[in-house]
Amino acid sequence: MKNFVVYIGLLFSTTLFALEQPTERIVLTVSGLITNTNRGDSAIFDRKMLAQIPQKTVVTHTPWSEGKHTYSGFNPKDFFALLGIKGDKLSLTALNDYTIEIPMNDFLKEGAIFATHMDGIPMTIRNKGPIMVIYPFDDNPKLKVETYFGRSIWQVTEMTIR
Ligand SMILES: Nc1nc2c(c(=O)[nH]1)N[C@H]1C(S)=C(S)[C@@H](COP(=O)(O)O)O[C@H]1N2
Ligand SMILES: [Mo]
Repeated sequence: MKNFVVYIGLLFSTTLFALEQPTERIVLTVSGLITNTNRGDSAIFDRKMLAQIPQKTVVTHTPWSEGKHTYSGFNPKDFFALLGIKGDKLSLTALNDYTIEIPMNDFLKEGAIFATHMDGIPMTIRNKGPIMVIYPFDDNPKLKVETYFGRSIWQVTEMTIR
């Protein structure tokens, strides 16, 4: 019976959520405790693949832009399901080697998103893209503290699930 359960789990992770191969520039590499991979032990993504994941929007001011903006990008919940994550910590690394570890529960509870677009326009590296963590600061003033500013990492290129 135990073997049967393991087999079903394997079936679901490999057939239901099969990861395709990127055809464009790789913008994100995920490694660590994930069950779905498409390059060795990692999962790699181009912009097109990220756009196919269900999207989520946050409208807010941030300390990094003037005025209120609409940020949209792949929904963390759907993304973590797609990866088949087996950890509870999210370690993110940026182009400048800035790195931050975020408890997964808190990330989801506070409604953070992986923004790829600002006001409908793809975020380029010079505009803090291709991926930036955005918290809904306007909805929840308690987020306006150093902890969450520090977790608002931009130019994200790598994720490790621990
Ligand atoms: N890519 C990247 N994101 C980053 C940082 C960084 O150095 N690189 N610093 C973080 C920290 S510690 C804080 S407090 C805020 C600081 O933003 P500021 O440099 O505009 O004050 O951004 C966060 N996001
Ligand atoms: Mo900071």
